[in-house]
Amino acid sequence: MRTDSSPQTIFRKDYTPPAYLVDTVELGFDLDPDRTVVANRITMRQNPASKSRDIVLHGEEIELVALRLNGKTLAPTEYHLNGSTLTIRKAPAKAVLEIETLCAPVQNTSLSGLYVSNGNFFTQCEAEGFRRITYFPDRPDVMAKYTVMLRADKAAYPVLLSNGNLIEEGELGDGRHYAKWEDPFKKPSYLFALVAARLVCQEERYTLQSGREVLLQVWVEEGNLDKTDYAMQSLKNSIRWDEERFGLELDLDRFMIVAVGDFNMGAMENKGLNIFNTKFVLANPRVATDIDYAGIEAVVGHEYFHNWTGNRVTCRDWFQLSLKEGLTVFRDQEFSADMIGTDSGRAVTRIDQVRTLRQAQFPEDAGPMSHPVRPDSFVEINNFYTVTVYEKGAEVVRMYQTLVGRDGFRKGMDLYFKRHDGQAVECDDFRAAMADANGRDLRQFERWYSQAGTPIVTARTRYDAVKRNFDIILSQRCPASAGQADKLPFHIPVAVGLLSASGKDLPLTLEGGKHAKGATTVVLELTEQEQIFRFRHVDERPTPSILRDFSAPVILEYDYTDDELLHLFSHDSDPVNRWEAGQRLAMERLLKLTAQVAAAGGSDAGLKLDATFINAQRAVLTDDTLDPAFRELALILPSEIIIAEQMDVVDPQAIHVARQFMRRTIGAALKSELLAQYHANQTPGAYSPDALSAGKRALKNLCLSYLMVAPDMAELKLAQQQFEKAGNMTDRSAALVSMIHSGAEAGPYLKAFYQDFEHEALVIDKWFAMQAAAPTTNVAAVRKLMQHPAFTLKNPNRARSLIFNFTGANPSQFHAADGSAYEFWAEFVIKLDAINPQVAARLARGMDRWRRYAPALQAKMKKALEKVAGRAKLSNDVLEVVTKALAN
Ligand code: B3K
Ligand code: ZN
Repeated sequence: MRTDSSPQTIFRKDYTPPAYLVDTVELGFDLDPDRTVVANRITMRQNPASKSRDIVLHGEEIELVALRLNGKTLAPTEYHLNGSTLTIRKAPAKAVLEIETLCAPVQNTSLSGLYVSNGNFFTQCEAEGFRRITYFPDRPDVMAKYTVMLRADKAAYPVLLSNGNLIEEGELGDGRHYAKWEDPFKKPSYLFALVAARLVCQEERYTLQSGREVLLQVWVEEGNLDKTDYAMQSLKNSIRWDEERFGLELDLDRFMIVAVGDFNMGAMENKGLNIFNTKFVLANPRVATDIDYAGIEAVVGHEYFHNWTGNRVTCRDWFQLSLKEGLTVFRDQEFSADMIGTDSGRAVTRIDQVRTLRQAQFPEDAGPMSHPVRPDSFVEINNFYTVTVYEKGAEVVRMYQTLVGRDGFRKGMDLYFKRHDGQAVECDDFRAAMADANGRDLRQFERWYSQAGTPIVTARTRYDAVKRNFDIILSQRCPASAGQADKLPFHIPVAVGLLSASGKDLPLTLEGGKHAKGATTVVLELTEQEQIFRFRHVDERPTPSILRDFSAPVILEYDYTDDELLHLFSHDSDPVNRWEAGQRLAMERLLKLTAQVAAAGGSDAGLKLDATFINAQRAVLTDDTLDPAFRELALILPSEIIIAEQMDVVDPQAIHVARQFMRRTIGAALKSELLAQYHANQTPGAYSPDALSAGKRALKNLCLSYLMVAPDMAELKLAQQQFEKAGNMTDRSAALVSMIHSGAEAGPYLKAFYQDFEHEALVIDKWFAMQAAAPTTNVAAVRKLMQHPAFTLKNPNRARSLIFNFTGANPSQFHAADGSAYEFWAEFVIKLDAINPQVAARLARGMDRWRRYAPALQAKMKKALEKVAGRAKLSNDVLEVVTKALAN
């Protein structure tokens, strides 16, 4: 909690190297939920790169019991304790510090540092949680070797784990036991972890490509061993993939994944001891959906890949967070795509990435928390684990690969590790490795790291039938963002293809271009404010397909005609742009319909949807040559949030009415086709989460959701039967969601679902989530759900399932005209902040876009923000978010 009223802003430009480097850390834990004793012995030496001789340690929420320097106890006058900083002035060149502290893990509800979850001990140290365990120079550029001794009651905590290798274990008498762990690799403190728990594991010996054998373990609570197979399989796939794609081998003899039910985020890449939210470990067909399975594969991969990108090479300071996160997200994206293995499957993963960017990153980039991929300042670093740092950061890494090619990218990666293994470095070092390994000048590319905001690329075209030239004129601009009024041009790769009237790709000849002969997609490098690109030998006026594969995280403006979009939607060989054409067709109509609804005071009377659009939807739905997964994505209309982002003044109710009208109209017009596809895409037999089966289920369940917008008896029956007969959670939950959303009586089904899964926490999260996100659920209903005995604010997954799904995924109810949901938001930001500031700050972000709403709503949102901001006791986490939201 903040003690004074002005939280401190930390600036990237103020970086200074640490005064002391740490060689070894020996930690001793006497674990007790109420009173854990931590003994810490640090061997330090002065850093030649620093002039300071002050040892600076961080500590928070811990009690200092003893402090010795080179064997001598320091009196309180010999060090300075100021807030969370402990300074020993004018220290000797070599220093051995012995520090004893106390903490109370059971009282730690913030889930940062050492805490207790369901009676077990866990840690979470990134970004600055290690200082809640012991005094330490808790900054990522201080890398050291760790030895850890754990002591605890054996009956209560039979399993004692830490980073690296187990080197000793035994009994201590009086029911306690110990385990000693040693991590052979230097690491920053944020990668420290321990687990002391009653857990069981699935384990396996696995042979690396080099022939070396390693031990892999997935640790869970008893009763969950039937849900660890997929995580284990994903871990083995990740290990193999990193060897094959990047030549990177697991450097430890032992690699552990531990699942915990109380966790602030998805998972954590602690060296050799990854700690995971149960959501990203536990799965079997009965309890997990296809999306859960895909999430497990991606997150297991992500944390494993951090072992090289993040752990072996880490960040100099937290401003460089995207160095490890953007790169590692890119790696997990590529891993998931390669695991599907087909071009169309790869495209489906790419479309999903584009949807995430538009749904979450573009709004962030245009809102009050907007920041560059490499931020210049922060108040609370935990607020910067954002879609910008992660997902836009991954787009930036992807652009290197687009610019230098897949082989060139690999060369850049190799050079990066050659230069920086064992170091804490900056985003610029990664860029330099990519440039140097490929002989490219990537200086301008730095602006992707330093300038916030989503660039807008505008395209114009002209065709000269006599000279057979087709010109694409590209220009770029980027809106102002916090602290950055004027932007310089970005280096933007724009992948382009040209379609003939028959829908075929034309072979391209770009004037001055260096592409292969006969290429049908070329990458235009837009580096100036405006550039002309000329294609020669073009025999007919083509339809341009611009920004193929979403080659840059930009907004593309081009005046497509409906006919051109329909042409691309039927023929583009680039699946991402084929999907995109469908989204543009839908968006144009949705915006018009929304305006009509608004003008009619919220009514959908008299709205019309043209046959051309419906026929295009029908054609995609029934085109069996297309992947079911692609068809599903092509048929999902842009979300209410993405529609809102296109409007100057957002009217959430009108958007909802318009979109529902469109869904109902499509459902009615394509009823027989939807039903036919529903039946054609069943997946009988044993459940498998593979991409083809998952795609079929996704398409089938989308068909069901369309049929259920305004269901007749037969359609209701279809959903009910699917619910009752489903052999997996994907189909079961989809049927239930379709019932809840249709407004039909879903009560008995919700009850049955609850009873079946009462003891499966992750499924009960789904039960809350699907109700919270249903447009039929208002704030009063959410408050009622909070009274349910299974609801608690203390468990982040549970709090998110109900509260976040209401405030973030149910816009028409969250923006109810009376502002009651805004009051609800303020109330729970405040309540959560007292328990867990990181979770509270995420909820606080839900009001970021308040200035875009109609004045009446704006006033109520502002009032709610001011209510939170006006609280005397707020965490820095929440304070930073609401202060920035309210600032001009
Ligand atoms: N590195 C962690 C995130 C830590 C968040 C701290 N607030 C998970 C990940 O990105 O892999
Ligand atoms: Zn990560």
